[in-house]
Amino acid sequence: MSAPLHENERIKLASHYLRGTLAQSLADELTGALNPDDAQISKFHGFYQQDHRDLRQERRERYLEPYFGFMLRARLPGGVCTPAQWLAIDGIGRELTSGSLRLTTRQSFQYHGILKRHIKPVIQGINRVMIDSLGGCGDVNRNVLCNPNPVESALHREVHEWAKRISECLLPRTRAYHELWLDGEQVGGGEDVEPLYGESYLPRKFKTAVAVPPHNDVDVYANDLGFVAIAEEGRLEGFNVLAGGGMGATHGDKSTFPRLADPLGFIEPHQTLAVAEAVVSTQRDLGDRRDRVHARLKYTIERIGLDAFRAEVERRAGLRFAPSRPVRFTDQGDRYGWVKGRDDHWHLTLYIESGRLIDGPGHGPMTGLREIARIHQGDFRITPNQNLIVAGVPEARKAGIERLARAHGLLAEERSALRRNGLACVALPTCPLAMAEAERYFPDFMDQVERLAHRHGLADQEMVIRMTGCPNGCARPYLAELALVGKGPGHYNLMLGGDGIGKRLNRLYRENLDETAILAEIDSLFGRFAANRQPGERFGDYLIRDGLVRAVVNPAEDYHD
Ligand code: SRM
Ligand code: SF4
Repeated sequence: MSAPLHENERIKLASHYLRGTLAQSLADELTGALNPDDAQISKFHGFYQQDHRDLRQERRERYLEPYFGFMLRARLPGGVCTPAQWLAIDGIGRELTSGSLRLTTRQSFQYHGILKRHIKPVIQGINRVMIDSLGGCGDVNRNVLCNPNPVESALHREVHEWAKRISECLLPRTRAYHELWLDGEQVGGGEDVEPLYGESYLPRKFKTAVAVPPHNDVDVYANDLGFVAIAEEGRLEGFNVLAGGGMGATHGDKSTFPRLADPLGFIEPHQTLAVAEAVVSTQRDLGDRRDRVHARLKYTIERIGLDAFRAEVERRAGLRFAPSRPVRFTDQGDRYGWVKGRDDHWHLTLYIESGRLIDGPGHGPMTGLREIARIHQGDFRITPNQNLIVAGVPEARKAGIERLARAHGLLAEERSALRRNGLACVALPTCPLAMAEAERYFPDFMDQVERLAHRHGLADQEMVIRMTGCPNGCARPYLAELALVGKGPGHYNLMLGGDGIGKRLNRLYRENLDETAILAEIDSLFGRFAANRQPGERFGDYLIRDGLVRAVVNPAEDYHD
Protein backbone atom coordinates (compact mmCIF):
# COMPACT_ATOMS: atom_id res chain seq x y z
CA MET A 1 0.00 0.00 0.00
CA SER A 2 1.44 3.39 -0.93
CA ALA A 3 2.03 6.02 1.75
CA PRO A 4 -0.68 8.65 2.32
CA LEU A 5 -0.25 12.16 1.01
CA HIS A 6 1.83 14.40 3.24
CA GLU A 7 -0.10 16.44 5.81
CA ASN A 8 0.87 19.66 4.02
CA GLU A 9 -1.12 18.49 1.00
CA ARG A 10 -4.28 18.46 3.11
CA ILE A 11 -3.46 21.90 4.48
CA LYS A 12 -2.92 23.38 1.00
CA LEU A 13 -6.08 21.79 -0.39
CA ALA A 14 -8.21 22.93 2.55
CA SER A 15 -6.82 26.46 2.45
CA HIS A 16 -9.10 27.59 -0.37
CA TYR A 17 -6.32 28.97 -2.49
CA LEU A 18 -4.08 30.06 0.38
CA ARG A 19 -6.62 31.76 2.63
CA GLY A 20 -6.79 29.18 5.38
CA THR A 21 -7.91 30.85 8.59
CA LEU A 22 -5.11 33.41 8.42
CA ALA A 23 -7.49 36.29 9.09
CA GLN A 24 -8.70 34.68 12.35
CA SER A 25 -5.16 33.65 13.34
CA LEU A 26 -4.00 37.23 12.96
CA ALA A 27 -6.92 38.60 14.94
CA ASP A 28 -6.33 36.24 17.88
CA GLU A 29 -4.76 38.45 20.54
CA LEU A 30 -4.30 35.65 23.08
CA THR A 31 -1.17 34.37 21.40
CA GLY A 32 1.69 35.78 19.34
CA ALA A 33 1.49 32.70 17.12
CA LEU A 34 -0.66 31.51 14.20
CA ASN A 35 -2.62 28.30 14.30
CA PRO A 36 -0.40 25.47 12.96
CA ASP A 37 -2.12 25.10 9.56
CA ASP A 38 -1.94 28.86 8.98
CA ALA A 39 1.76 28.80 9.87
CA GLN A 40 2.20 26.63 6.76
CA ILE A 41 -0.06 28.74 4.53
CA SER A 42 1.57 32.00 5.66
CA LYS A 43 4.76 30.93 3.85
CA PHE A 44 3.06 31.31 0.47
CA HIS A 45 2.39 34.92 1.48
CA GLY A 46 6.08 35.36 2.22
CA PHE A 47 6.25 35.09 6.00
CA TYR A 48 7.38 32.44 8.48
CA GLN A 49 6.55 32.06 12.12
CA GLN A 50 9.73 31.89 14.22
CA ASP A 51 10.67 32.28 17.84
CA HIS A 52 13.81 33.82 19.30
CA ARG A 53 15.90 30.74 20.10
CA ASP A 54 18.24 32.51 22.52
CA LEU A 55 15.21 33.27 24.70
CA ARG A 56 13.55 29.85 24.59
CA GLN A 57 14.90 28.46 27.86
CA GLU A 58 14.33 31.62 29.87
CA ARG A 59 10.74 31.95 28.63
CA ARG A 60 10.04 28.29 29.35
CA GLU A 61 11.28 28.74 32.91
CA ARG A 62 8.98 31.75 33.30
CA TYR A 63 6.01 29.76 31.89
CA LEU A 64 5.75 32.18 28.99
CA GLU A 65 4.98 31.17 25.43
CA PRO A 66 8.01 31.39 23.10
CA TYR A 67 8.95 34.88 21.94
CA PHE A 68 7.22 34.67 18.59
CA GLY A 69 8.31 36.89 15.76
CA PHE A 70 7.85 36.59 12.03
CA MET A 71 10.35 36.62 9.21
CA LEU A 72 9.09 38.19 6.00
CA ARG A 73 10.81 37.71 2.66
CA ALA A 74 10.03 39.86 -0.37
CA ARG A 75 9.73 38.86 -4.01
CA LEU A 76 12.24 40.95 -5.91
CA PRO A 77 13.14 39.35 -9.26
CA GLY A 78 16.82 39.87 -9.99
CA GLY A 79 17.14 41.86 -6.76
CA VAL A 80 16.48 45.21 -8.45
CA CYS A 81 14.88 48.11 -6.58
CA THR A 82 14.83 51.89 -6.88
CA PRO A 83 16.19 54.34 -4.28
CA ALA A 84 12.59 55.26 -3.35
CA GLN A 85 11.82 51.60 -2.77
CA TRP A 86 15.00 51.25 -0.73
CA LEU A 87 14.03 54.15 1.52
CA ALA A 88 10.63 52.54 2.12
CA ILE A 89 12.19 49.13 2.81
CA ASP A 90 14.61 50.74 5.26
CA GLY A 91 11.92 52.78 7.02
CA ILE A 92 9.65 49.75 7.51
CA GLY A 93 12.62 47.77 8.82
CA ARG A 94 13.37 50.38 11.46
CA GLU A 95 9.80 51.06 12.52
CA LEU A 96 8.00 47.70 12.35
CA THR A 97 10.60 44.92 12.64
CA SER A 98 13.66 44.03 14.73
CA GLY A 99 15.40 47.03 13.16
CA SER A 100 17.67 45.20 10.79
CA LEU A 101 17.52 44.12 7.17
CA ARG A 102 18.93 40.90 5.79
CA LEU A 103 19.99 40.61 2.15
CA THR A 104 19.62 37.00 1.08
CA THR A 105 21.37 34.50 -1.16
CA ARG A 106 18.40 34.79 -3.54
CA GLN A 107 18.67 38.53 -4.20
CA SER A 108 15.92 39.47 -1.85
CA PHE A 109 15.65 40.97 1.62
CA GLN A 110 14.17 39.65 4.83
CA TYR A 111 12.80 41.31 7.92
CA HIS A 112 13.01 39.45 11.20
CA GLY A 113 11.20 39.80 14.53
CA ILE A 114 7.92 41.17 13.15
CA LEU A 115 5.17 40.99 15.76
CA LYS A 116 1.91 39.43 14.60
CA ARG A 117 0.06 42.72 14.68
CA HIS A 118 2.68 44.30 12.44
CA ILE A 119 2.56 41.74 9.62
CA LYS A 120 -0.19 43.52 7.74
CA PRO A 121 1.34 47.02 8.01
CA VAL A 122 4.67 45.61 6.83
CA ILE A 123 3.11 43.95 3.78
CA GLN A 124 1.04 47.03 3.04
CA GLY A 125 4.14 49.19 3.39
CA ILE A 126 6.18 47.28 0.82
CA ASN A 127 3.18 47.08 -1.50
CA ARG A 128 2.85 50.85 -1.41
CA VAL A 129 6.19 50.95 -3.24
CA MET A 130 5.21 48.12 -5.61
CA ILE A 131 7.04 45.29 -3.84
CA ASP A 132 5.19 42.18 -2.73
CA SER A 133 6.00 39.02 -0.82
CA LEU A 134 3.71 36.61 -2.69
CA GLY A 135 5.63 33.42 -3.30
CA GLY A 136 8.63 34.63 -1.27
CA CYS A 137 8.34 31.22 0.39
CA GLY A 138 5.97 28.22 0.08
CA ASP A 139 5.48 25.43 -2.46
CA VAL A 140 5.66 27.68 -5.52
CA ASN A 141 8.33 29.28 -7.65
CA ARG A 142 10.50 31.51 -5.40
CA ASN A 143 12.35 34.72 -6.12
CA VAL A 144 13.89 34.47 -9.58
CA LEU A 145 17.63 35.08 -9.57
CA CYS A 146 19.27 37.07 -12.34
CA ASN A 147 22.92 37.92 -12.80
CA PRO A 148 23.34 41.66 -12.08
CA ASN A 149 26.02 41.96 -14.81
CA PRO A 150 26.12 45.77 -14.72
CA VAL A 151 28.83 46.12 -17.35
CA GLU A 152 26.79 44.62 -20.18
CA SER A 153 24.01 47.08 -19.44
CA ALA A 154 21.75 46.46 -22.45
CA LEU A 155 22.07 42.67 -22.23
CA HIS A 156 21.42 42.79 -18.50
CA ARG A 157 18.27 44.84 -19.04
CA GLU A 158 17.00 42.32 -21.58
CA VAL A 159 17.84 39.29 -19.45
CA HIS A 160 16.44 40.94 -16.33
CA GLU A 161 13.18 41.52 -18.22
CA TRP A 162 13.06 37.75 -18.81
CA ALA A 163 13.66 37.10 -15.11
CA LYS A 164 10.71 39.38 -14.31
CA ARG A 165 8.52 37.72 -16.94
CA ILE A 166 9.37 34.25 -15.62
CA SER A 167 8.58 35.45 -12.10
CA GLU A 168 5.20 36.88 -13.20
CA CYS A 169 4.40 33.81 -15.28
CA LEU A 170 5.03 31.45 -12.33
CA LEU A 171 3.28 33.63 -9.74
CA PRO A 172 0.22 32.21 -7.95
CA ARG A 173 -3.00 33.76 -9.26
CA THR A 174 -5.04 33.51 -6.04
CA ARG A 175 -6.65 36.73 -4.84
CA ALA A 176 -6.05 35.68 -1.24
CA TYR A 177 -2.93 37.87 -0.98
CA HIS A 178 -4.85 40.88 -2.20
CA GLU A 179 -7.80 40.18 0.08
CA LEU A 180 -5.84 39.51 3.22
CA TRP A 181 -3.20 42.20 3.07
CA LEU A 182 -4.36 44.87 0.71
CA ASP A 183 -8.01 44.94 1.79
CA GLY A 184 -9.07 43.77 -1.65
CA GLU A 185 -12.65 42.74 -2.10
CA GLN A 186 -13.54 39.22 -0.95
CA VAL A 187 -13.95 36.92 -3.92
CA GLY A 188 -16.80 34.42 -3.67
CA GLY A 189 -16.05 30.67 -3.17
CA GLY A 190 -14.99 28.72 -6.23
CA GLU A 191 -14.14 31.74 -8.36
CA ASP A 192 -10.41 31.57 -7.86
CA VAL A 193 -8.41 29.48 -10.27
CA GLU A 194 -4.74 28.57 -10.39
CA PRO A 195 -4.27 27.55 -14.03
CA LEU A 196 -0.67 26.49 -13.44
CA TYR A 197 -0.57 25.37 -9.84
CA GLY A 198 -4.05 23.99 -9.18
CA GLU A 199 -5.47 23.82 -5.66
CA SER A 200 -2.52 21.92 -4.20
CA TYR A 201 0.27 24.05 -5.64
CA LEU A 202 3.63 22.27 -6.02
CA PRO A 203 4.83 19.32 -3.96
CA ARG A 204 7.65 21.51 -2.63
CA LYS A 205 9.49 24.81 -3.11
CA PHE A 206 10.78 25.55 -6.62
CA LYS A 207 13.67 27.81 -7.61
CA THR A 208 14.64 29.48 -10.87
CA ALA A 209 17.76 31.39 -11.87
CA VAL A 210 18.95 33.18 -14.98
CA ALA A 211 22.72 33.38 -15.46
CA VAL A 212 24.69 35.54 -17.86
CA PRO A 213 28.09 33.92 -18.54
CA PRO A 214 30.91 34.21 -17.84
CA HIS A 215 29.65 35.03 -14.32
CA ASN A 216 27.89 32.36 -12.30
CA ASP A 217 27.13 34.50 -9.27
CA VAL A 218 23.57 33.11 -9.28
CA ASP A 219 24.95 29.55 -8.83
CA VAL A 220 22.64 28.49 -11.62
CA TYR A 221 23.38 24.77 -11.12
CA ALA A 222 21.85 24.92 -7.62
CA ASN A 223 18.38 25.70 -8.98
CA ASP A 224 15.42 23.54 -9.94
CA LEU A 225 15.29 25.46 -13.21
CA GLY A 226 18.13 27.41 -14.77
CA PHE A 227 18.38 29.60 -17.84
CA VAL A 228 21.88 30.36 -19.08
CA ALA A 229 21.84 33.34 -21.44
CA ILE A 230 23.59 32.81 -24.76
CA ALA A 231 24.56 36.13 -26.30
CA GLU A 232 26.34 37.10 -29.50
CA GLU A 233 27.94 40.55 -29.47
CA GLY A 234 25.75 41.66 -26.57
CA ARG A 235 22.52 40.38 -28.19
CA LEU A 236 20.47 37.64 -26.56
CA GLU A 237 20.24 34.56 -28.81
CA GLY A 238 18.48 32.28 -26.37
CA PHE A 239 19.05 30.15 -23.28
CA ASN A 240 20.58 26.84 -22.35
CA VAL A 241 18.01 25.32 -20.01
CA LEU A 242 19.03 23.35 -16.90
CA ALA A 243 16.83 21.39 -14.50
CA GLY A 244 17.07 19.49 -11.23
CA GLY A 245 19.59 21.36 -9.10
CA GLY A 246 19.23 21.70 -5.35
CA MET A 247 21.32 21.86 -2.21
CA GLY A 248 19.24 20.48 0.66
CA ALA A 249 20.23 17.27 2.42
CA THR A 250 19.62 15.64 5.80
CA HIS A 251 22.43 14.43 8.04
CA GLY A 252 22.47 10.64 8.12
CA ASP A 253 19.73 10.18 5.50
CA LYS A 254 21.49 8.62 2.53
CA SER A 255 18.51 9.12 0.26
CA THR A 256 19.06 12.91 0.36
CA PHE A 257 21.88 14.82 -1.33
CA PRO A 258 22.84 18.08 -3.02
CA ARG A 259 22.69 17.88 -6.80
CA LEU A 260 23.74 19.95 -9.81
CA ALA A 261 21.13 20.78 -12.45
CA ASP A 262 21.29 18.78 -15.70
CA PRO A 263 21.20 20.27 -19.21
CA LEU A 264 17.89 20.02 -21.09
CA GLY A 265 19.03 21.87 -24.20
CA PHE A 266 18.92 25.24 -25.97
CA ILE A 267 15.82 27.34 -26.64
CA GLU A 268 15.11 30.66 -28.30
CA PRO A 269 13.92 33.57 -26.14
CA HIS A 270 10.27 33.32 -27.26
CA GLN A 271 10.14 29.73 -25.94
CA THR A 272 11.21 30.71 -22.42
CA LEU A 273 7.85 30.97 -20.69
CA ALA A 274 6.46 27.83 -22.32
CA VAL A 275 9.47 25.88 -21.04
CA ALA A 276 9.24 27.41 -17.57
CA GLU A 277 5.57 26.44 -17.33
CA ALA A 278 6.20 22.96 -18.72
CA VAL A 279 8.98 22.25 -16.20
CA VAL A 280 6.80 23.49 -13.34
CA SER A 281 3.71 21.57 -14.44
CA THR A 282 5.74 18.37 -14.93
CA GLN A 283 7.06 18.69 -11.40
CA ARG A 284 3.54 19.57 -10.18
CA ASP A 285 2.21 16.29 -11.59
CA LEU A 286 5.16 13.94 -11.11
CA GLY A 287 6.77 15.28 -7.91
CA ASP A 288 6.45 13.25 -4.70
CA ARG A 289 3.53 14.53 -2.61
CA ARG A 290 3.84 11.81 0.03
CA ASP A 291 7.31 12.49 1.32
CA ARG A 292 8.44 16.13 1.49
CA VAL A 293 12.03 15.06 2.00
CA HIS A 294 12.04 13.73 -1.58
CA ALA A 295 9.61 16.18 -3.12
CA ARG A 296 12.04 18.53 -4.90
CA LEU A 297 12.46 18.33 -8.67
CA LYS A 298 15.96 16.85 -8.31
CA TYR A 299 14.46 13.66 -6.87
CA THR A 300 11.76 13.55 -9.55
CA ILE A 301 14.48 13.60 -12.21
CA GLU A 302 16.53 10.99 -10.35
CA ARG A 303 13.42 8.79 -10.18
CA ILE A 304 12.13 9.06 -13.77
CA GLY A 305 15.44 9.75 -15.53
CA LEU A 306 16.59 12.85 -17.39
CA ASP A 307 15.54 11.64 -20.87
CA ALA A 308 11.98 10.90 -19.77
CA PHE A 309 11.81 14.24 -17.98
CA ARG A 310 13.10 16.15 -21.01
CA ALA A 311 10.63 14.35 -23.30
CA GLU A 312 7.74 15.26 -20.99
CA VAL A 313 8.79 18.92 -20.88
CA GLU A 314 9.08 18.98 -24.68
CA ARG A 315 5.61 17.45 -25.02
CA ARG A 316 4.04 19.96 -22.67
CA ALA A 317 5.87 22.96 -24.12
CA GLY A 318 5.26 21.83 -27.71
CA LEU A 319 8.90 22.14 -28.79
CA ARG A 320 12.16 20.24 -29.15
CA PHE A 321 15.27 21.39 -27.33
CA ALA A 322 18.23 22.11 -29.59
CA PRO A 323 21.65 20.90 -28.36
CA SER A 324 23.01 23.09 -25.54
CA ARG A 325 25.43 25.79 -26.71
CA PRO A 326 28.99 25.90 -25.31
CA VAL A 327 29.26 28.05 -22.20
CA ARG A 328 32.20 29.12 -20.07
CA PHE A 329 31.85 30.35 -16.49
CA THR A 330 34.80 32.05 -14.81
CA ASP A 331 33.59 32.82 -11.28
CA GLN A 332 30.72 32.52 -8.82
CA GLY A 333 31.31 35.56 -6.62
CA ASP A 334 30.69 39.30 -6.84
CA ARG A 335 32.99 41.79 -8.54
CA TYR A 336 33.54 44.50 -5.93
CA GLY A 337 34.25 48.17 -6.34
CA TRP A 338 33.50 50.43 -9.31
CA VAL A 339 32.98 49.09 -12.82
CA LYS A 340 31.96 51.12 -15.84
CA GLY A 341 29.05 49.87 -17.93
CA ARG A 342 28.77 50.08 -21.70
CA ASP A 343 26.33 52.97 -21.21
CA ASP A 344 29.06 55.04 -19.50
CA HIS A 345 27.38 54.77 -16.11
CA TRP A 346 29.24 53.46 -13.10
CA HIS A 347 28.27 50.59 -10.78
CA LEU A 348 29.60 50.12 -7.26
CA THR A 349 29.42 46.70 -5.57
CA LEU A 350 29.41 47.12 -1.80
CA TYR A 351 30.43 44.52 0.75
CA ILE A 352 27.73 43.56 3.26
CA GLU A 353 28.97 40.91 5.68
CA SER A 354 26.54 37.96 5.49
CA GLY A 355 23.97 40.36 4.06
CA ARG A 356 23.12 41.74 7.51
CA LEU A 357 22.35 45.44 7.68
CA ILE A 358 22.14 46.72 11.22
CA ASP A 359 23.51 49.89 12.71
CA GLY A 360 25.69 49.51 15.78
CA PRO A 361 28.08 51.66 17.77
CA GLY A 362 30.58 53.11 15.29
CA HIS A 363 29.09 51.13 12.42
CA GLY A 364 26.13 52.33 10.40
CA PRO A 365 25.55 50.40 7.15
CA MET A 366 21.79 50.98 7.26
CA THR A 367 22.29 54.70 7.74
CA GLY A 368 24.92 54.74 5.00
CA LEU A 369 22.62 53.09 2.47
CA ARG A 370 19.80 55.44 3.44
CA GLU A 371 22.04 58.41 2.75
CA ILE A 372 23.15 56.92 -0.56
CA ALA A 373 19.50 56.26 -1.52
CA ARG A 374 18.68 59.92 -0.89
CA ILE A 375 21.15 61.11 -3.55
CA HIS A 376 21.23 58.12 -5.93
CA GLN A 377 19.29 58.27 -9.19
CA GLY A 378 20.01 54.84 -10.68
CA ASP A 379 18.92 51.63 -8.99
CA PHE A 380 20.08 49.12 -6.38
CA ARG A 381 20.74 45.47 -7.17
CA ILE A 382 20.93 42.90 -4.41
CA THR A 383 23.41 40.26 -5.50
CA PRO A 384 23.00 36.49 -5.07
CA ASN A 385 25.93 36.69 -2.66
CA GLN A 386 24.18 38.88 -0.07
CA ASN A 387 25.81 42.10 -1.30
CA LEU A 388 24.45 45.27 -2.87
CA ILE A 389 25.28 47.13 -6.09
CA VAL A 390 24.67 50.85 -6.39
CA ALA A 391 24.00 50.77 -10.13
CA GLY A 392 23.75 53.40 -12.86
CA VAL A 393 25.78 56.21 -11.28
CA PRO A 394 26.73 59.12 -13.57
CA GLU A 395 30.35 60.29 -13.34
CA ALA A 396 29.30 63.48 -11.52
CA ARG A 397 27.79 61.57 -8.55
CA LYS A 398 30.49 58.93 -8.21
CA ALA A 399 32.66 60.73 -5.67
CA GLY A 400 29.73 61.59 -3.38
CA ILE A 401 28.48 58.01 -3.31
CA GLU A 402 31.94 56.64 -2.69
CA ARG A 403 32.44 59.07 0.19
CA LEU A 404 29.25 57.86 1.89
CA ALA A 405 30.05 54.20 1.27
CA ARG A 406 33.52 54.60 2.76
CA ALA A 407 32.28 56.57 5.76
CA HIS A 408 29.84 53.78 6.62
CA GLY A 409 32.18 50.83 6.11
CA LEU A 410 30.44 49.56 2.98
CA LEU A 411 33.45 49.23 0.69
CA ALA A 412 35.07 45.85 0.15
CA GLU A 413 38.56 47.28 -0.16
CA GLU A 414 39.72 46.60 3.39
CA ARG A 415 38.54 42.99 3.30
CA SER A 416 40.71 40.05 2.27
CA ALA A 417 39.97 38.06 -0.88
CA LEU A 418 38.97 35.18 1.39
CA ARG A 419 36.38 37.21 3.25
CA ARG A 420 35.01 38.90 0.14
CA ASN A 421 34.02 35.51 -1.27
CA GLY A 422 32.39 34.31 1.95
CA LEU A 423 28.75 33.45 2.55
CA ALA A 424 27.00 32.49 5.76
CA CYS A 425 23.34 31.64 6.20
CA VAL A 426 21.15 33.23 8.90
CA ALA A 427 21.04 30.28 11.36
CA LEU A 428 20.72 31.26 15.06
CA PRO A 429 18.84 32.87 16.70
CA THR A 430 15.93 33.00 14.25
CA CYS A 431 16.18 29.91 12.05
CA PRO A 432 14.28 27.03 13.66
CA LEU A 433 16.34 24.46 11.74
CA ALA A 434 19.79 25.69 12.76
CA MET A 435 22.00 23.13 14.51
CA ALA A 436 24.97 25.48 14.83
CA GLU A 437 25.81 29.15 14.41
CA ALA A 438 26.56 30.62 10.98
CA GLU A 439 26.07 34.37 10.41
CA ARG A 440 26.99 35.29 14.01
CA TYR A 441 30.09 33.08 14.06
CA PHE A 442 31.35 33.64 10.51
CA PRO A 443 33.29 36.90 11.15
CA ASP A 444 35.29 35.33 14.03
CA PHE A 445 35.87 32.17 12.05
CA MET A 446 37.16 34.19 9.11
CA ASP A 447 39.56 36.07 11.44
CA GLN A 448 41.12 32.69 12.22
CA VAL A 449 41.16 31.56 8.59
CA GLU A 450 42.81 34.84 7.56
CA ARG A 451 45.46 34.33 10.25
CA LEU A 452 46.24 30.87 8.84
CA ALA A 453 46.19 32.11 5.25
CA HIS A 454 48.62 34.86 6.20
CA ARG A 455 50.96 32.36 7.85
CA HIS A 456 51.08 30.33 4.62
CA GLY A 457 51.42 33.30 2.27
CA LEU A 458 47.85 32.92 1.01
CA ALA A 459 46.47 36.25 2.20
CA ASP A 460 45.51 37.33 -1.32
CA GLN A 461 44.17 33.96 -2.42
CA GLU A 462 40.68 34.03 -3.98
CA MET A 463 38.73 31.23 -2.29
CA VAL A 464 35.01 30.48 -1.94
CA ILE A 465 34.30 29.78 1.74
CA ARG A 466 30.75 29.23 2.96
CA MET A 467 29.07 28.29 6.23
CA THR A 468 25.61 27.05 7.10
CA GLY A 469 24.03 26.14 10.41
CA CYS A 470 22.53 22.91 9.05
CA PRO A 471 22.65 20.75 5.91
CA ASN A 472 19.74 22.51 4.16
CA GLY A 473 22.28 24.52 2.23
CA CYS A 474 20.90 28.08 2.29
CA ALA A 475 24.33 29.59 1.59
CA ARG A 476 24.91 26.94 -1.13
CA PRO A 477 27.80 25.41 0.85
CA TYR A 478 28.13 22.35 -1.38
CA LEU A 479 29.39 24.58 -4.19
CA ALA A 480 32.17 26.14 -2.09
CA GLU A 481 35.84 25.28 -2.18
CA LEU A 482 35.70 25.04 1.61
CA ALA A 483 32.49 24.87 3.62
CA LEU A 484 31.35 24.27 7.15
CA VAL A 485 27.93 22.65 7.52
CA GLY A 486 26.45 22.70 11.03
CA LYS A 487 26.14 19.34 12.78
CA GLY A 488 25.48 20.39 16.38
CA PRO A 489 26.33 23.31 18.68
CA GLY A 490 29.90 24.35 17.83
CA HIS A 491 30.36 21.38 15.48
CA TYR A 492 30.52 21.26 11.70
CA ASN A 493 31.15 18.93 8.79
CA LEU A 494 34.10 20.13 6.72
CA MET A 495 33.32 20.00 3.00
CA LEU A 496 36.07 20.50 0.41
CA GLY A 497 36.67 20.62 -3.32
CA GLY A 498 34.36 23.07 -5.13
CA ASP A 499 35.82 24.64 -8.26
CA GLY A 500 35.21 28.35 -7.60
CA ILE A 501 32.82 28.60 -10.56
CA GLY A 502 29.88 26.69 -9.13
CA LYS A 503 30.04 23.70 -11.49
CA ARG A 504 31.47 21.07 -9.12
CA LEU A 505 30.02 19.81 -5.85
CA ASN A 506 32.41 19.55 -2.94
CA ARG A 507 32.68 16.48 -0.74
CA LEU A 508 32.58 15.59 2.93
CA TYR A 509 36.18 15.61 4.20
CA ARG A 510 35.81 15.37 7.99
CA GLU A 511 32.68 15.02 10.09
CA ASN A 512 31.51 16.77 13.24
CA LEU A 513 34.60 18.83 14.05
CA ASP A 514 34.89 21.56 16.66
CA GLU A 515 36.69 24.83 15.98
CA THR A 516 40.11 23.60 17.12
CA ALA A 517 39.94 20.55 14.88
CA ILE A 518 38.64 22.56 11.91
CA LEU A 519 41.44 25.10 12.18
CA ALA A 520 44.04 22.34 12.51
CA GLU A 521 42.74 20.74 9.30
CA ILE A 522 42.74 24.08 7.48
CA ASP A 523 46.23 24.88 8.72
CA SER A 524 47.55 21.62 7.35
CA LEU A 525 45.66 21.91 4.02
CA PHE A 526 46.75 25.52 3.51
CA GLY A 527 50.35 24.42 4.15
CA ARG A 528 50.14 21.70 1.49
CA PHE A 529 48.40 24.02 -0.95
CA ALA A 530 51.00 26.76 -0.49
CA ALA A 531 53.83 24.29 -1.05
CA ASN A 532 52.38 22.37 -4.00
CA ARG A 533 50.00 24.59 -5.93
CA GLN A 534 50.57 25.33 -9.58
CA PRO A 535 50.54 28.93 -10.86
CA GLY A 536 46.99 30.30 -10.76
CA GLU A 537 45.57 27.07 -9.33
CA ARG A 538 42.54 27.36 -7.07
CA PHE A 539 42.42 25.70 -3.65
CA GLY A 540 39.51 23.41 -4.61
CA ASP A 541 41.20 22.32 -7.83
CA TYR A 542 44.43 21.62 -5.98
CA LEU A 543 42.66 19.40 -3.44
CA ILE A 544 41.24 17.28 -6.26
CA ARG A 545 44.48 17.16 -8.27
CA ASP A 546 46.53 16.12 -5.26
CA GLY A 547 44.02 13.41 -4.37
CA LEU A 548 43.20 14.91 -0.98
CA VAL A 549 39.56 14.99 -2.04
CA ARG A 550 37.89 12.75 -4.60
CA ALA A 551 35.66 14.58 -7.09
CA VAL A 552 31.96 13.85 -6.77
CA VAL A 553 30.83 11.66 -9.65
CA ASN A 554 27.40 10.53 -8.51
CA PRO A 555 25.99 12.84 -5.83
CA ALA A 556 23.37 10.29 -4.81
CA GLU A 557 26.18 7.95 -3.76
CA ASP A 558 29.06 10.28 -2.99
CA TYR A 559 27.53 12.85 -0.64
CA HIS A 560 27.40 10.67 2.48
CA ASP A 561 30.56 8.79 1.61
FE1 SRM B 1 16.80 28.50 2.88
C1 SRM B 1 14.68 26.80 4.87
C2 SRM B 1 16.93 31.03 5.04
C3 SRM B 1 18.28 30.39 0.51
C4 SRM B 1 17.55 25.66 1.13
N1 SRM B 1 15.88 28.87 4.62
C5 SRM B 1 14.99 28.06 5.26
C6 SRM B 1 14.36 28.79 6.45
C7 SRM B 1 13.10 29.47 5.98
C8 SRM B 1 14.09 27.91 7.69
C9 SRM B 1 12.73 27.28 7.81
O1 SRM B 1 12.31 26.53 6.90
O2 SRM B 1 12.07 27.52 8.82
C10 SRM B 1 15.49 29.80 6.76
C11 SRM B 1 15.06 31.08 7.47
C12 SRM B 1 16.18 31.59 8.35
C13 SRM B 1 15.91 32.92 8.92
O3 SRM B 1 15.74 33.02 10.16
O4 SRM B 1 15.87 33.91 8.19
C14 SRM B 1 16.13 29.95 5.40
N2 SRM B 1 17.36 30.40 2.76
C15 SRM B 1 17.42 31.27 3.80
C16 SRM B 1 18.17 32.53 3.41
C17 SRM B 1 17.65 33.79 4.10
C18 SRM B 1 19.66 32.30 3.70
C19 SRM B 1 20.57 33.48 3.62
O5 SRM B 1 21.44 33.51 4.49
O6 SRM B 1 20.47 34.31 2.73
C20 SRM B 1 17.97 32.49 1.89
C21 SRM B 1 16.71 33.18 1.43
C22 SRM B 1 16.58 33.15 -0.05
C23 SRM B 1 15.45 33.96 -0.61
O7 SRM B 1 15.52 35.20 -0.58
O8 SRM B 1 14.52 33.36 -1.17
C24 SRM B 1 17.85 30.99 1.66
N3 SRM B 1 17.67 28.11 1.09
C25 SRM B 1 18.33 29.02 0.32
C26 SRM B 1 19.12 28.35 -0.67
C27 SRM B 1 20.06 29.02 -1.67
C28 SRM B 1 19.39 29.28 -2.98
O9 SRM B 1 18.18 29.08 -3.12
O10 SRM B 1 20.11 29.69 -3.90
C29 SRM B 1 18.91 26.99 -0.49
C30 SRM B 1 19.60 25.86 -1.28
C31 SRM B 1 19.03 25.66 -2.63
C32 SRM B 1 17.87 24.71 -2.58
O11 SRM B 1 16.76 25.15 -2.27
O12 SRM B 1 18.08 23.52 -2.81
C33 SRM B 1 18.00 26.86 0.62
N4 SRM B 1 16.17 26.57 2.96
C34 SRM B 1 16.66 25.55 2.19
C35 SRM B 1 16.09 24.31 2.65
C36 SRM B 1 16.37 22.90 2.06
C37 SRM B 1 15.47 22.58 0.93
C38 SRM B 1 15.58 21.16 0.48
O13 SRM B 1 15.40 20.90 -0.69
O14 SRM B 1 15.84 20.27 1.28
C39 SRM B 1 15.26 24.64 3.74
C40 SRM B 1 14.44 23.66 4.60
C41 SRM B 1 13.19 23.19 3.92
O15 SRM B 1 12.78 23.68 2.88
O16 SRM B 1 12.61 22.27 4.48
C42 SRM B 1 15.35 26.06 3.91
FE1 SF4 C 1 18.59 27.74 8.70
FE2 SF4 C 1 19.90 25.62 7.83
FE3 SF4 C 1 19.09 27.47 6.11
FE4 SF4 C 1 21.06 28.02 7.74
S1 SF4 C 1 21.09 26.42 6.16
S2 SF4 C 1 19.28 29.34 7.36
S3 SF4 C 1 20.51 26.91 9.56
S4 SF4 C 1 17.77 26.17 7.31
